[in-house]
Amino acid sequence: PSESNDSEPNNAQRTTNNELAAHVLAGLTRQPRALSSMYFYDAVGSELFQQIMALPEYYPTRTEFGLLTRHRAAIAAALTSADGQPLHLLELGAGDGLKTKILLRELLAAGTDFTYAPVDISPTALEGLAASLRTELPALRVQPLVAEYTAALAGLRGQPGRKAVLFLGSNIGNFPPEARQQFLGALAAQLGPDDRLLFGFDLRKDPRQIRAAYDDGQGVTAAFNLNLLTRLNRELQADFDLAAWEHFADYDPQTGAMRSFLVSRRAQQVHIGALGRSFDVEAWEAIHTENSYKFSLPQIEQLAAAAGLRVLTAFEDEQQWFADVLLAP
Ligand code: AVJ
Repeated sequence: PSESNDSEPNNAQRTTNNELAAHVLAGLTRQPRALSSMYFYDAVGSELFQQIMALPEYYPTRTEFGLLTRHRAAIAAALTSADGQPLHLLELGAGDGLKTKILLRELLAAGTDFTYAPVDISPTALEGLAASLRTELPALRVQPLVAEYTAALAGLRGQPGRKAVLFLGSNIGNFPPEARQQFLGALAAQLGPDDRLLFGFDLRKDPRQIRAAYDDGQGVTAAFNLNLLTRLNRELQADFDLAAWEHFADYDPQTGAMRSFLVSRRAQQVHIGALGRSFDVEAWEAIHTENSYKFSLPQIEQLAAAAGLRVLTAFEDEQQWFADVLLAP
């Protein structure tokens, strides 16, 4: 080993890389192979996701932005308690917070006593959000946290006052069905009777429209998916040949499963330095890298009921492409 220098990872980085290494070992050893979309969001991945949100084909972000603008007064009122208890507003996967700012402004204008606690796995996205809030909404109390969802939920029960949890952008679509139900159940278990959830769900629609949103003409989504391999090359000393892999995305209109893959264009061997081992990959073998499930309102009712929650209101855009659903214990 050489002397320590600036390009060497610090301890925090090393811990993260151990988790990433363990995940990659498990994901590439199992059949069919799979890696979690959680690892898309390094600095480059977060920047590519910003570009995705602005793509003409990627309708979810601007649709949800429109519906939040349309229903902001009703949503802010529903999140605020009548007795004026302070509100702890936790947001899972806050990202750039662009949509959330609509609600934050509304709550501030109504004189609501609240703290905004954005959680995100991407430090760069969260730092950007915190900085923009300091200048745009200086009166806002902000408690940012870089963490995975489960770690953020652990601290929820001890919070005094009323709690509301935002989970926007159809981030819930990343969970496969069983994990989705389990996540909602675990979250519901942390809530008191006055607490609320606001969950974004991308709704079922023309399958071609959905598929196009995950396979855009400019190839930004392809670059976003492939960046996962670039990250593994850098952080785990892997040697993925980016030219030998391609992005493939497909939608199943029966299950609502929108799934993304990295497909190997040829038989190849990939070496991962951090694991000290190689993996043989067959021609046209695929690694599943993301779920972006789409939902129907009856399905959402069922999901909520099975977690012991009630749907109070489903706020939708005019075209009924997306819903922000208000849930209560
Ligand atoms: C941030 C998880 C909501 O699944 O639609 C966008 C991520 N992936 N294009 C989604 C994503 C490919 C996005 N979420």
